[in-house]
Amino acid sequence: MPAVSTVTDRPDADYQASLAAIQAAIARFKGCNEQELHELSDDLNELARMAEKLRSGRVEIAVFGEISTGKSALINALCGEQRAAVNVRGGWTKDVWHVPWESAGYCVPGLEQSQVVLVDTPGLNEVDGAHRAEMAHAAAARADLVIFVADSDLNDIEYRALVELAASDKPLLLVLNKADLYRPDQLRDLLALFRGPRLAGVVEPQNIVAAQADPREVEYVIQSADGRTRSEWRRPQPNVEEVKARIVELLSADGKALIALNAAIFAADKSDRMSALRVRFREEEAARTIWSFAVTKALAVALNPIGAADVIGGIAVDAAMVVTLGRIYGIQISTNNARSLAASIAKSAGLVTVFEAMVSWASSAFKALTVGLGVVVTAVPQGAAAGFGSFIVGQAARYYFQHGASWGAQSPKQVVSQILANTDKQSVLDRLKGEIMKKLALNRHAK
Ligand SMILES: Nc1nc2c(ncn2[C@@H]2O[C@H](COP(=O)(O)OP(=O)(O)OP(=O)(O)O)[C@@H](O)[C@H]2O)c(=O)[nH]1
Ligand SMILES: [Mg+2]
Repeated sequence: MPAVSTVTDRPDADYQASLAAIQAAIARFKGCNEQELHELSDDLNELARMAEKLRSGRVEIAVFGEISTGKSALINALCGEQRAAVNVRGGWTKDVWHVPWESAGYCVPGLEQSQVVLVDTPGLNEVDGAHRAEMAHAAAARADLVIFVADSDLNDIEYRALVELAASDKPLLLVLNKADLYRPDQLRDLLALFRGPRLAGVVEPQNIVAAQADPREVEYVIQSADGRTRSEWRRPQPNVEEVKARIVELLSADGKALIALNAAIFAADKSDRMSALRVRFREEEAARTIWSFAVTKALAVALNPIGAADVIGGIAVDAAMVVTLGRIYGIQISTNNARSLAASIAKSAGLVTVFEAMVSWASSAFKALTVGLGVVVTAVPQGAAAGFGSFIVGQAARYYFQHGASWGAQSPKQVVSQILANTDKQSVLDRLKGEIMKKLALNRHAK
C-alpha cells in the first residue's frame, strides 16, 4: 500500500474521519449529567441527524433569505415542479422543508447513493419570526451549501446574514431572483454592485448569479396575417439554469470533501459547546460547594461552645469540602489526603490558620463562661473568620483540581497569596456574618 494517500483516497479518509468525529462527539454526551443533558438535548439531536446524513450520503442545500424573495419558487423551479408552497403573502413558509432534488439526476462523485435535498427555510425579517429565523439558521448550519436569495439590492439584515453565513466557510451562492422585474441594464448594474467591494471576501463573484424562478405574466401583442392585433398574457418560463449549473459545478469539484469538512466543523462546534457548558456547570457547582462548606464551618465554629471542637471540626469540614471538590472535577481523593491538602493550603495561607486558632483559643474560655450575649459578641466574628479560612482553602483546592490535581508551575504559597489578593475579604466576612446572624435569630425564635 502506498504510504502517501492519493487524491481519490483523501475525501474517503476525510469522510471517515468526520463520521468518527461525530460519533466521538455523541459518545462524549454519555458522560453528561442530567442537567447537562437537558441543556444539550437539541445539540444531541442535531448531532444524531448529522451522523445519519453523513451515513446516507445526503447533501443538503439550504435556501435562505428574506421573506418573499422567491426561495420556495426557486426550489420549485430547480425541481421543475411545484414542490414548495409559494405565495404572494410574505412569511408563507413557516417551517423548514426538505425537498428531494431527484430531477437533478445528480449524485456527488464518490457518493453513489447520495441524495441531494433542497431545504426550504422561513424568511428572515419577519415580525414574531425570531423562532423561525433560528430554525433557518440551524438549517444553514447543517447544510453543505447555502443559497442566499435576494430580489433587490441588499438591505442591512441581508448583508449581516450573508456575512454570518460566509463565516461558516461553506460554499455560498447569492441568487438575484426576480430578474424579470428588471431591465437588462438594471440587472447588469445590480449584479456588478453585488460583485463589487461590499461583498468582496463574503461571496465569490462567480457564485453570484441571476434567476427568475416564477416570472410575472407579461402581455404579448400578437399580429395576425390580416394585420389585426390582439394581446395575450403569458407567463414566461422560469429560468434558474445558472443557479443549477453553479450548484453542480461546486458539488462536482469537491462535494464529498465538502460534506466531510462540513460535518467535521459541525461536530467540533457541538463539542466546544458541550465543553463550555460543562465547564460552566462545574465551576458553578464548585462555587456553590465552597460557599456551603464555608457557611457550615462558620456556623459550626460560631455555635459550638467547646473551643477544641472548633479546630477539629474545622479540619473535618475542610477535608470533606476538598473530597467533594475533587469529585466535581472528576478526581478521587481519600479523606486523609484531603485533610493533608487542606492543612497544607491552610499553612500556606499562614495568617488564616493562626488567626483561626488564636481566636478559637481566646474565645472558647469566654464562650464557656458566658451565656446569651457573650456568645453572640464573640461567636459572630470568630465563626466568620473560620468560614473565611475554609473559603480560601476551597478556592485553592479548586485551583489544584482545575489543574489536574497539581499546582502547575506555581507553588501552593503563590497560588494562595494570589487568591487572597483577589478576594474581597470584607465582603466574604460580611456575608458569612449575615449567615450566622440569620441562624442565631432562628435559634432565638425557636426558644
Ligand atoms: N416577478 C417575479 N416574481 C417572483 C419570482 N419568484 C418568486 N416570485 C413571487 O414572489 C412571491 C413570493 O415567492 P415565494 O417563493 O413564496 O417566496 P419565499 O421567499 O419562499 O417567501 P416566504 O416563504 O414567505 O419567506 C410570489 O408571489 C412569487 O410568485 C420571480 O422570479 N419573478
Ligand atoms: Mg417560502
